[in-house]
Amino acid sequence: MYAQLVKSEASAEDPIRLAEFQARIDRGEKIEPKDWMPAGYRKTLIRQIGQHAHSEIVGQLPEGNWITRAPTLERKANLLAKVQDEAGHGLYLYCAAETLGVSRDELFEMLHNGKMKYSSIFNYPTLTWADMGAVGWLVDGAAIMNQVPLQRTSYGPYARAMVRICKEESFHQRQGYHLLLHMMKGSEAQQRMCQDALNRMWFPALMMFGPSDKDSVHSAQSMAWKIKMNTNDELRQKFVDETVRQAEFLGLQIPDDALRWNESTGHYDFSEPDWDEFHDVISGNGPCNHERLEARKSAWNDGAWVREARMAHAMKNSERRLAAAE
Ligand code: FAQ
Repeated sequence: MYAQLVKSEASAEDPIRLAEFQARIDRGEKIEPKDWMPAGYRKTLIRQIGQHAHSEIVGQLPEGNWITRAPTLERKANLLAKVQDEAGHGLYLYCAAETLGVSRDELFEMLHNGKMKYSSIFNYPTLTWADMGAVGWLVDGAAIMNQVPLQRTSYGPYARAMVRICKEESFHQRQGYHLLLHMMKGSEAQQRMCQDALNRMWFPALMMFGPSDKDSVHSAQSMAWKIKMNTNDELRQKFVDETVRQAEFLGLQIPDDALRWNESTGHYDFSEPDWDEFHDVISGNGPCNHERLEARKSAWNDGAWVREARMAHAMKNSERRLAAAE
């Protein structure tokens, strides 16, 4: 369905229409679902919003794994609420993607057959309770850094979904930070656990912002269309600048010998992540890619009866309404 839509738009693209569209973007107007848009704009949005939605849903898995092992009732309730929020974010984003003419079934199919990606970070394991703190602090922290500017993105439904998502993500980031703060006041073993979580998650968190600008395939066009508001490196730098001070307050050491404040730039210098590892992870060969995708596929297959039952129920209701109207 969506492939046909993109094809018919591509054939209807004349330079005047494209220029008018770009002028709307440049004036800061929001593009809405029924407006004309270039095929490439639609395709890029479907890719980015779809990938973002998948990340929220797959992102439930590493934390969901810890709900039954949370150390206190309060921590369990917080984690449960957070994981539910991520499901909600996925749903807002799937709805936003659907306004572009792609169905939810098509999006899931592309996730399951590997045609669509989800964030690299969720292909790493969560090994200890401190990882729950590090995920909130670093992963949600990186997600917010990327998503706050997306509240001003040019596509209306995406921008509006981001407003709500950002509010919840900031609660997530704080609960993670609070968890680590609490553990850092505990025993030496707990402090070591926090440092170990940071050691394992630091570079994967930096990778969340995508490849360096010189290797980013989509940034230039996405920024011209205001689908992206900042480059990958700009956001990564902002994240490092803010996070270093938070680590210091926790009493944790960022695992990077090259990390130092640079007076002349007014930013921290830091080491690049291992880009070979990043490419391995996004091409399906990270530590947990197989496990994550299998979990999503089984959830889809195991949920088939629910989808069928809901469809049957909806059909029955609409038949009843039709009969009553007659
Ligand atoms: N992982 O040309 P660029 C969250 C791919 S939400 C996997 O720079 P672009 C909430 C990219 O797709 C986290 N793939 O790409 C949460 C492209 O491949 P393609 C998700 C990546 O799109 C917290 C290729 O590399 N957030 O965590 C990654 O302009 C806790 C070239 O890259 C969003 O999705 C990556 N990290 O920039 C949930 C935000 N980076 O598609 C649970 C919206 C790049 O051509 C628990 N997305 N690639 O085959 C964006 O802002 C952008 O899509 C970027 C990538 C910045 C991620």
